[in-house]
This record gives sequence, structure tokens and C-alpha cells, in this order.
Amino acid sequence: YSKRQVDELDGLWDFAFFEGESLLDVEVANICFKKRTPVPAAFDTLPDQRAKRGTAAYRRILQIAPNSRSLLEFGAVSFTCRILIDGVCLKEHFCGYSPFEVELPVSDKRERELIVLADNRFDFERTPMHEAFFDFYQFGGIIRQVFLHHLPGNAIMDVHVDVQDLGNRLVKVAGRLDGQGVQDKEITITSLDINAESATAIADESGCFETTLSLGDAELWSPDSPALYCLHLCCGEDDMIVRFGFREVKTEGCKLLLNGEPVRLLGYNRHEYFPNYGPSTPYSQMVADIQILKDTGCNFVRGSHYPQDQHFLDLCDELGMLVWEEALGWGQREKQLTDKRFQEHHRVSLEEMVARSYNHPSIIIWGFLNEASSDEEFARPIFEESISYLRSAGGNRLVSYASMFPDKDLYFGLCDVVSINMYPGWYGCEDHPDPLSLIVPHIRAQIEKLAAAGLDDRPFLISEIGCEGLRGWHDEQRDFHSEEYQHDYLKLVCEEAVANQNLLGVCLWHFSDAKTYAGGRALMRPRAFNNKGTFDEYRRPKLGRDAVRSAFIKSQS
Ligand code: ADA
Repeated sequence: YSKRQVDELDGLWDFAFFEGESLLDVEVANICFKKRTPVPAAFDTLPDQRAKRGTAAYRRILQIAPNSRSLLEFGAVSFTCRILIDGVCLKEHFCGYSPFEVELPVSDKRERELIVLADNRFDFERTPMHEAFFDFYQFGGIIRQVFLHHLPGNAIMDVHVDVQDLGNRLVKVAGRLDGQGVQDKEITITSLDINAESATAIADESGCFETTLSLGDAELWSPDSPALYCLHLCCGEDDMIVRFGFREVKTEGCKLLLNGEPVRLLGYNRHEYFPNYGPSTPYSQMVADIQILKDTGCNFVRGSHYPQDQHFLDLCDELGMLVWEEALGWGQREKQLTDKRFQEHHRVSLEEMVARSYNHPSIIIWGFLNEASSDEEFARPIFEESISYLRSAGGNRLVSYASMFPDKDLYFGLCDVVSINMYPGWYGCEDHPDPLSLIVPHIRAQIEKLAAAGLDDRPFLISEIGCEGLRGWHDEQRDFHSEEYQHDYLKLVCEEAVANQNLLGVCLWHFSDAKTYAGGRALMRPRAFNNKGTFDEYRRPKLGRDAVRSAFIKSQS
């Protein structure tokens, strides 16, 4: 923005914590804000509230010009929250990882009191999206950045840039002018990087506008050459800069084509997690993660299992990493999938994900509801609706979900990419004399089964595969949980994934060890971490890194 003022609200906010209490029970007028706490941060990673569950109250005084419009943009507030301005609740939000916005009512006061109540208790009745056991620790609070937009009377919103004709570098720019008397207002759109003619769009009676722009000399975006372009949209007092890339993704039989060229996907699932900071990973660590991924020969990352921080997605755009972005989910079953509130919260979270992440060229796949009951008829409405929504509203992207029911899955046929999570040589084969021998035959059998089911007309991605390796645990017998076993496991998987052209690729489970719970659903987790990272939580490599790297890098040459 060059006209619109946008304040980053990072820093210390007034704070109070009500252990064990629901946000419904906290009387806002009586809160005594005795402490201060950093934003963004998960409050339950900080020493004063470590591992506690309850309601955190945050307060900040906002300076807003009297009688003018303003809007708050939240990156993520976990789990459920209420946003209050001057004591009035403006919004309740129920998905702790998805971005949302709140417009403030206009007032003649200069100082406005913002209070955010964030409740990180597990409470199915109120927050059915967050279950007590997901295989990743769920932290609470204002975990991502908050911005305050000072808006003029007519504000530019919801801008989407779509490549309309790749060859001629033609883009469609659509958006909405919000406010009174928007009809017939002109929006000018200028390229900031390419010497091209500006375009003008005219808002209709509901403020919607759309136009096309040709950027003849633009380069294509790809992981090897991540060319990005910025458009400057201007209307009266408001403006907005939107960044995008020229790229096209589609499938042709079992291949994925990026800008017309076949691409294999080689990479990792990544949780947004770093010790001490939980889900609020520092920016420099995000850069480090992408450097490590690239150094390991990866071109692909799946943001498991929720929408990623916009900073991470920006970096994937800038540094060239293909992304699977997915809406929150972990193993939901009938209770959740047929629950009306769950369905509604899930629908909203899909919309929020698409709205905020639309212009990232790095995102090539939308996913949702990891390992939900895709083998059951009761899940049909939510799977059909999610897929059709992502198809129609998600721009030029493929749609998929990671299934754990490959033999009984009912909805593969609706997807652009069939994605399967599998753990051959790990779960259920502890007593097998040679568990490593199970891996490659399992992958090949899976390919044959998909072909027999007529699903070899689309790409097949291994969306998860892996085993635990405790960093520093060495065993001459190369047994389970040792770095040696994990090394041998990853070597077999990656060499097969690279060599087997019937696979679109592999997304290893997972990049770096991440905090979870010790038990739950019979998954024993030493250290209360998911230790299947090729890197530990500090990103120190385990032995398996070299096996992955040599297979992935070989595939590039
Ligand atoms: C599943 C799940 C992951 C993780 C993994 C494991 O595939 O999607 O989040 O829990 O299993 O480590 O068992």
C-alpha cells in the first residue's frame, strides 16, 4: 500500500489469563489487565502459562481517525475467539489457524479499545474443529500477526489475479470496491515491474470490478525461476499492491504439468513448529526451513494440517517452492463430519483459506480434512461440497485430500490428484522379520490397485510416508526408532519415488520433529514428539537426510 495506512500491531499487549475458563464465562467489563504479553505468540508457550488451557484476554488501544473506516486483519487466533471493540463483540471465530478480518464500526472517538478473548480449551460443543487428540500439539492465543487497516470511504477488497492466457501473459484482475456510492468508480491497475499499459476497471452497482491486463515481457514463475510481478490498484483515496506469478498447473493423464512441462513433486510435510515458539515460527526460521528443503533437493512442501502463515507462503513464492495448502483437519469421523457446527466452521475455514491465499503462485494444490472418513457415505456431503467449492472458487489449482483409506476410499474420483498417506514398514509390522522389505512392494501394489479401479487416469501422490528416528539414537542392529532404521527406510522410499514414473511424487512424513502428545489413539510417541522428522525440532539432520538428499538431487540431473 502506498496510500492506505496499515499498522502492524506487533508488540506487548495488555493481558490476563483465566485458567480453565471458557471465553463465555469471562466477564469482559471486570477484567483486570495486570500483565503484558507479546503478540504474535502462543500464550501457552510462555513460562507464565506454559501448557495451560483456558481463556486469554488481550487488550490494545487503537488510534483511529474519528469517523473513519478501519479493519482488523488477523493471521490466526487459536482456538476459538471473540473480538470486541469498545466492549461490543463484533466477531466470533472458530478455526484457530485460519485468517479472518473484522471491520470496526465507525466512531467519533480517536481511541478505540480492542479486546481479543482466545480460548484454547477442548470443547466439542463450541469448537468442534479442534479435537483433544490431533497428532500435533495445539497451542492457543494470537499466534500470527494482526494488522490494522485505515480505510477510506471506498476501499479496495478481495482482489484476485488469474492468469487468463499464459502465452500472451494476459491476466484477469477482479475485486470489489467496498463502501457507499461505488457504482461507476474507476480503478486503475498498473504494473510496477513491466512497462505495460495500465488498465481501467469500472465498479458495478455492488462494487465488483474486473478487467484484463497484458504484461508482454513477463517471465513465467517456476521453482527454478520464481519470477513475481506486482500490480498497483488505485481508486480515489485507496490503493493496494497485489503480487502474483505467471504459471499454469494442470494434469494430463497421470502427469502434472507446470507451464506445460511435466513436474514430479518431491518434498515434505511441514508443521509450523519450533521449540519455545510453538506455532509462531520466527521469520528467519521459515527462511532457514526453505533453504534446508532446497538443499535436500525438494521442490514441494505440504502445509500439514492447516493453512500456513502468509509469511511462509510469501517465501515459497519468492524462493520457489511448490505448495499444497490445506484447511484444518486430522482424522475426523462421523461425530464431527455430520455435526452441523463442524460443517459450518469447516466451510468458513475453506473460504478464509482461499480468500487469503489466492494470489500465491506457489500454491498448486488445495487440500482439506487430512485423513477424515473418506471411506464412509456420511462424509459424502462434506467431501463433495469441499471439492466443488475449491474447484470453483480456488483459481488455477488442483484439488486433493490425503486419504488413509486407499482400498475403500469413496471420493478419489472427485479429485484431480489421488493422495494417499501410508506407513508400510512402520505401523503394524513391529514383529515382522524384515519390515523394510514391505515398503516397495506396498507402493507398487497401491499403484496397481488404483489402476484396477480406473484411477490411473490422474496423478497419484504419496502424501505421507515415513517412520520414527530418534536423533542421537544409534543401533548396530538398525532397529525401529534408530537413525539407522529411518535412514534405510527413507532411502528405499525416495529411490522408489524418484524411479517409479507412475508416481507423481512423494511428500515425506515429515520435515522436522514436532511436539504432540505422549499417547492418544494408541500412538506411542517418545518424548511426546512426532519423531518422524528427517530433521529434529531444531532442524539438526538425522542420518536419513543424506539418503533423501542423494535420491532427490539425483532426480534433478
Ligand atoms: C498420519 C497423520 C500425521 C501423523 C502420521 C503419523 O498420517 O496424517 O499427522 O499423525 O500419521 O506419524 O502417524
